[in-house]
Amino acid sequence: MVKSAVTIAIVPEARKGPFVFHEDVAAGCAKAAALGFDAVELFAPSAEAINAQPLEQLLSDHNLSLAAVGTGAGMVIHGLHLCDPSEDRRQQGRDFIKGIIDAGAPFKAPAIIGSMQGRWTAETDQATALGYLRDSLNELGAHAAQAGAPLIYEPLNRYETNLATTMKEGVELLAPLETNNVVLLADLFHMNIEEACIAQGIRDGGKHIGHVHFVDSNRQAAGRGHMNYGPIVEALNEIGYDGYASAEAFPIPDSDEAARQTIETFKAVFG
Ligand code: LER
Ligand code: MN
Repeated sequence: MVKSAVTIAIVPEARKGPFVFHEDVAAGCAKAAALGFDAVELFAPSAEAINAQPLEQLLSDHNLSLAAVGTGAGMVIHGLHLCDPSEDRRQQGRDFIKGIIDAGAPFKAPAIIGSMQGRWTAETDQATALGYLRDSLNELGAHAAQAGAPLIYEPLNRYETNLATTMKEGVELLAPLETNNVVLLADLFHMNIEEACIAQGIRDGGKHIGHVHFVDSNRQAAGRGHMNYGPIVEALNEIGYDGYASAEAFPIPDSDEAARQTIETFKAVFG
């Protein structure tokens, strides 16, 4: 059965980002629980910032799980990414992600590599960049396995990466890896831009899909755009998906209404 989750961001630089709750993890957990969400997904500035939260207490008080932890702050705050031409900077990027993997692992929460993947450029050509990314996914996938969680790789739309923008390209990226501990994130917002058919994209990802960002066409809460969820849910059922549908959406018109609308749509389409 697909489980519901909602994002909480505590990264000041991402105050205007596509996260439902902002700034206050305790308040976000309380609201998520009151609405009946199964889990929260956390976007934090660093591993230390995750460790500093009384997460064990909050999750247990509210009977919530931690669905995943984002790593994008490495890019947003420090400009780090896994295709940097500098080996030293790539290493700093991997170290940042390892910290987040370790901070999420006690809660069985996998880390997400989204914007930290970077892109290929004139300086670092496509083959070289894909090689860098695969090297990192191998190393970080093995690290996550030791920590006891999978690692999530997220194809992004063309304005955010040029490495893998569809589920099919995501599967091709993973195919030669030595680790089998890396899964794909199907973010419906990115898929709405890049896939010819979102449901087919879900089938293309198939058994590799390990996480879903549940959002509408305009990156607002599910139910506030023109996404047709019927065929998407059908495809998720077909591939046997039983992970999280996690709301990564703008807090429009505000956090509370975005969360409420999300859970209403979640129940309507998955219930
Ligand atoms: C970025 O657009 C995104 O979708 C996030 O989940 C990854 O950092
Ligand atoms: Mn996403």
